[in-house]
Amino acid sequence: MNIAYLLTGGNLGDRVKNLNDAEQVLNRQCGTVIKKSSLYETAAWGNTNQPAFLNQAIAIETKLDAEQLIHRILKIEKNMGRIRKEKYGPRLIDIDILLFNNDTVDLPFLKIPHPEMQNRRFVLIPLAEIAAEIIHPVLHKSISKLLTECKDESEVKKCP
Ligand code: GSY
Repeated sequence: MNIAYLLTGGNLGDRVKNLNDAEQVLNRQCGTVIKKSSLYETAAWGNTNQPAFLNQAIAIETKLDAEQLIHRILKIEKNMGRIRKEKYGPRLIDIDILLFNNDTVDLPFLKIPHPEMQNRRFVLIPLAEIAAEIIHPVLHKSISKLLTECKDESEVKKCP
């Protein structure tokens, strides 16, 4: 079995419903959800002139390999209405693979660990809630250490 850490996010429509739907579909189609963080309201990264996101980190246990998983995820995003337009534009749902076991993957359409995860509080804060002690396979530091070193100052608020 493989363990994958994912980040779900979205800033359009009913954000809570979209994240809950994504979690359920991941659980049905990709593996078993074994951990999930709280929901966080997070300032949009990149293009800040758009609504705030909701983000959640999810750990799944899966028989799929990383390539199979990303193809399944792309289908889920498409079925949930995600249209890939602007790189940093608003979206109904986005599902990123952050970590996959202790593996590194470097394919044109898939980089694991997620190359920007250490630079983004909207990733590290939810992830630290469920995986503070996991060691990043390239930077060789724990998620909590990466969070203390992260220079990003954008707002991340735990939802009540
Ligand atoms: O990279 C994932 C999509 N995304 C996000 C996000 O999930 N959260 C925040 N806060 N900003 C974002 N910008 C993009 S693109």
